[in-house]
Amino acid sequence: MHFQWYPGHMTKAKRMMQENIKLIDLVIELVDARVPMSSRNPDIDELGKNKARLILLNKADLAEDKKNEEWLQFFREKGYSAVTVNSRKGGGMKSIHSVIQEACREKIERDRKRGILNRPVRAMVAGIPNVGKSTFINSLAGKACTKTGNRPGVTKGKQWIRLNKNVELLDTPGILWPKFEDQEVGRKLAFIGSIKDEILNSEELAAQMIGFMEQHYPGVLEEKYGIQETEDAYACLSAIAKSRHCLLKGNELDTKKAAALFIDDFRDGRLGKITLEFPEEYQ
Ligand SMILES: Nc1nc2c(ncn2[C@@H]2O[C@H](COP(=O)(O)OP(=O)(O)OP(=O)(O)O)[C@@H](O)[C@H]2O)c(=O)[nH]1
Ligand SMILES: [Mg+2]
Repeated sequence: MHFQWYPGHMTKAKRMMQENIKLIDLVIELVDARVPMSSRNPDIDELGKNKARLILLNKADLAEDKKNEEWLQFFREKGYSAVTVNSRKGGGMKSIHSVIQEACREKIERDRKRGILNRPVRAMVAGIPNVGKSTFINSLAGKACTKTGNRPGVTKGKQWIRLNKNVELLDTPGILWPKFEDQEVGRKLAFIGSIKDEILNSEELAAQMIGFMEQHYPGVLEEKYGIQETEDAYACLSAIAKSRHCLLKGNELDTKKAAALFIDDFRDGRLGKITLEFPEEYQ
């Protein structure tokens, strides 16, 4: 299966971000708490290298609490400010204002010494597609100022949002990178919905996810779908199709529909809180 997806709007977006970086004090990098490393775009890391930095593990509600804590520690040990948030429900938002001020302390101090008072912090909100950048901005602003959607590629251009007299945020389109060195990374980004589903093979993706679940979260599939977990992931997928009455004409099992349903169950948290990668794999 090929995961590469780098449409023209991402090339344009990257250029726009490079052009705007000189205006920026702080890069707020959103990652998906279920895949905190695989959802980091090296281009964004490069872009932010001389800026104040903040990593937000968004969608923390969908990942395991204990793993979230381990990942926070992991990033903090590497010298980043890092916080977990749930942008959909607004969890963790209250502390964000002070975290932003803290991350920009040097800049605020520098301004003060030069006699510049009350210049707002300008922060670029960046990340791969569908991690929740626009939702985060809306949640922090307390109103819907940007368009959001449960698919990658919703935001197509830049948008400045003035939060208050202290902070201005730049919403940016999600960007991937031209080539994944590691296919495993591509697969994980496909699981979380950061790659356009149209280019994916849903049954193959579901089979891989089933394999992961059986290995790391045994018993969940049995409980959720009332099926027997077996080594053959495709047999499991057929069992899910049967238990969910996914049928084609002539009562043939519709495993494609079952695959889409299963992947959606994972993406929306209906299989429980699931983390797909662990800090010890990256030490
Ligand atoms: N469960 C959960 N869902 C979230 C969270 N944050 C965002 N979402 C959902 O994730 C989906 C994508 O959100 P967007 O804000 O459009 O993502 P984006 O990063 O702006 O995406 P692009 O503009 O396409 O790059 C939406 O369905 C949101 O409701 C979160 O913290 N938890
Ligand atoms: Mg967006």
